[in-house]
Amino acid sequence: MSNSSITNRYQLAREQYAELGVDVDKAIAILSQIPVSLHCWQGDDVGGFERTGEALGNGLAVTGNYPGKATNPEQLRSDLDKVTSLLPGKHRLNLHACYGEFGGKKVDRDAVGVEHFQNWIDWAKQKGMGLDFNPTYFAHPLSDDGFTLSHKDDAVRKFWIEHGKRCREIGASMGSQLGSTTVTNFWIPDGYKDLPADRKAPRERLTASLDEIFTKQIDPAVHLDAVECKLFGIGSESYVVGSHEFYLGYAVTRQKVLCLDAGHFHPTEGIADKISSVMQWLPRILLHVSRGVRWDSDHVVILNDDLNQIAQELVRGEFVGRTHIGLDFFDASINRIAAWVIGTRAMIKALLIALLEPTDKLRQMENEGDFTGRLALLEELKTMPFGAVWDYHCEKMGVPAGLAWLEEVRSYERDVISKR
Ligand code: RNT
Ligand code: ZN
Repeated sequence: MSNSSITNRYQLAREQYAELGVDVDKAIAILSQIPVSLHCWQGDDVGGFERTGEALGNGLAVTGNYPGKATNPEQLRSDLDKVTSLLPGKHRLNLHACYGEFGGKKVDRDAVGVEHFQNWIDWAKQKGMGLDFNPTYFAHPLSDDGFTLSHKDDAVRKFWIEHGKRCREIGASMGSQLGSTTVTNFWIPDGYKDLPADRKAPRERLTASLDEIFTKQIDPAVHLDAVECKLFGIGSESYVVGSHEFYLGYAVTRQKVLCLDAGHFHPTEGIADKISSVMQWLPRILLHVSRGVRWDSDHVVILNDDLNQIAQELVRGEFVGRTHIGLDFFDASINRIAAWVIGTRAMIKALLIALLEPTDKLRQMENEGDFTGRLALLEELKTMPFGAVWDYHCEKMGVPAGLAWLEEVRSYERDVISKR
């Protein structure tokens, strides 16, 4: 599409939105300031660089064997450079502890330090990119029996507590070196496949372990702790220690960031409706935007109703400034760079669509009891020309509009990925 036709389509769209009282330029200005935290693990099927030969396990499963995944930090950074060059706006990178650079040495999880992440920090600094972080409580001999921070064995618990403490230090150093708050998110797999006789004791142990990990106060401008709840996993179908109620209570009493993963609830339960509820009690939330198909399958995020509703809630409730938007999906059956680009662009598009909503008008109808008008307008909005606004935004931000990004991914595949 030519530049002039993108601009013409945009001008027409702008008028159409103006008739509804929507200021398109303002929406774009807000959108360009919202960062999305890209999850490093889409690039290599949650592999990391520890080289222990340990299988993923702990309920995490990646299917597909598309050729050319990144197998070292340089390749992963090169892939991420490609991805970010195809996204409008400034975004962040979310690293897992197993993605440290250990120089061929065996560095166990209770020995990780910021030195193992300094290359990532330097790279991020050079790009003006913020970093987020995660301790890795899976794919390790001491998580093989399905328990970590709630383990009945003191020594195993101690090992994982040390990992958590060190990860907070690493996160804090990332935040202060980059001058941008790092969120360190705690997800643990702990749970039972079959019916437990004791649901209480592991939860008591998890509370105590978390409290110990979080003892040290860290400046919230530099670093924030998040905790991620889950209903069930493969191999933990009957009981997950860190359930929704557990972490909601934990986050509220400790004023931690609560992480809501879109795949971590009952299959028909969305997270959009939870946002304005938990925000009554929490200062901030983290989202793991994901797409479960029949289970927590972590499919690539697409522009569907679930995603649109999440974005609507963030915008309508004015929660954007209190929400850290992270992604959590992994698909090894298609080009991994394309998967990242499709999912992240879908997230940004959903935010744009939400920002282009005439919310005041809808609310006025609602308050007047005009539910007919509310439904009619909501339906009408679905055919508004947001695509024209999106293309214009991409072009203005210097990234490909429409499907033009795909050709760039294909040529990167030819020149780089296929040679791995
Ligand atoms: C697992 C959680 C968790 C992981 C990442 C890799 O069910 O969603 O967030 O996906 O930590
Ligand atoms: Zn998650």
